[in-house]
Amino acid sequence: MKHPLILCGIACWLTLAAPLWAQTHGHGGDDDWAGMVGMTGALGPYLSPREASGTSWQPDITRHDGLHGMLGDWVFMAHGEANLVYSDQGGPRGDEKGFLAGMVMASARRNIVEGQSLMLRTMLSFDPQMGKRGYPLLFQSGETADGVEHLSDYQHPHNLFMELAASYSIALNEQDSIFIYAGLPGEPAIGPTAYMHRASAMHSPETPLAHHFLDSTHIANGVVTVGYVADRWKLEGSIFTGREPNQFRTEINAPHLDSYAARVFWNPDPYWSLQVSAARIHSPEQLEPNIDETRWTASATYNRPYGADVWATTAAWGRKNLSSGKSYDAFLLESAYTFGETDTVFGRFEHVELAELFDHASPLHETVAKPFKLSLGYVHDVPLTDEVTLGVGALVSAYAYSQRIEPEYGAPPLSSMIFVRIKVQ
Ligand SMILES: [Cu+2]
Repeated sequence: MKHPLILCGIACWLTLAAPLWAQTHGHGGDDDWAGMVGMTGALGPYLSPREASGTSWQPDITRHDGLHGMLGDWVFMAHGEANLVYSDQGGPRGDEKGFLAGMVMASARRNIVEGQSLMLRTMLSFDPQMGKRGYPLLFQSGETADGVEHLSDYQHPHNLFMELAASYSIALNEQDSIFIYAGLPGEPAIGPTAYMHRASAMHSPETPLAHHFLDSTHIANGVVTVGYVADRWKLEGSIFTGREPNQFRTEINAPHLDSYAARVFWNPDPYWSLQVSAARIHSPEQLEPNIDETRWTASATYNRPYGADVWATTAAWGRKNLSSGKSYDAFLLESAYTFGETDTVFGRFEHVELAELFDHASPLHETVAKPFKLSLGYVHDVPLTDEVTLGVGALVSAYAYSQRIEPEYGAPPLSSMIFVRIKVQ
């Protein structure tokens, strides 16, 4: 693909255009809008704000902003975001780069008969135009830029097509349902809601270091999930393609449904969402094709409104057990507080165990780095119209790690990002 930026731009705007068109050409009056706010989920007979990326759940109280429109029996929703970011990562392995990140997401839903709901959803990323290395992010590791070397201290770009999926659910009674979800690509039933959709994470332009322990399977090249919703509980299982996306970020590859995942979600009250999940991932890494991974995750998300203010927090643990016998853990605690509807403070604390940072030439090749990272940031949003906001923000990150890795990373540095973002919702 010679012009991923152009393709991405066209695809992104088409996705946003569908609900906008429906908004202006449909019969989406205030009464319809009131009906949509009280709409049940695509996967079950609960209120739709519980639903997040893939088939994941978030607390029922989570605020859902987006463009909405109706056309016949179809309900369209869309939102999008573009972030212009400058990342300055400290220390000898740090780097600097300005880049554009962002995504758009759109869905179309209708009831086929009463209690049976069909949803089509697409999610597109601007990331491929960043270049194959993505952007500098100290201690990030995972995937590859060239098919030869592990990508270290950089966050890989996400694929142009992050989700092209459909789901169908059948309500069994007023609380329970069964559903099927299929995507190429799509998100299997593992981990918490993917970070770009988590209320506690979405204000930060940084990808969590724990991404490859928790939610990195969110772009699986083929997934089928079936699930059972019993009121506040959900049990689901997936078969999916284990191999992570390769360095060609505008391609969709043929599915190999060679991996399995199972997850239990529990939303005990409107504020909490808890999950545990496990996955057997066949040959996830292109560079280490003989290694399989068993992944375990557990997470708790607490979202709470205080008048017009919103506080969102997630704690998560992820473990990779590799078929080589090695095992690595990651811990994450992140929180965001939005006050006055325009200002958000956000922070994230992480501890990760990383084995891929040092190449064969390094004397530290066998060393597992175990950095701690703390990021704190702030963003101020200015509403431009009812649907569009312009935000300006910054964050700073500090680290703590063993002296053993200082020959490569130097004394713990500071890193920073500044960003300008446009949100359409
Ligand atoms: Cu990702």
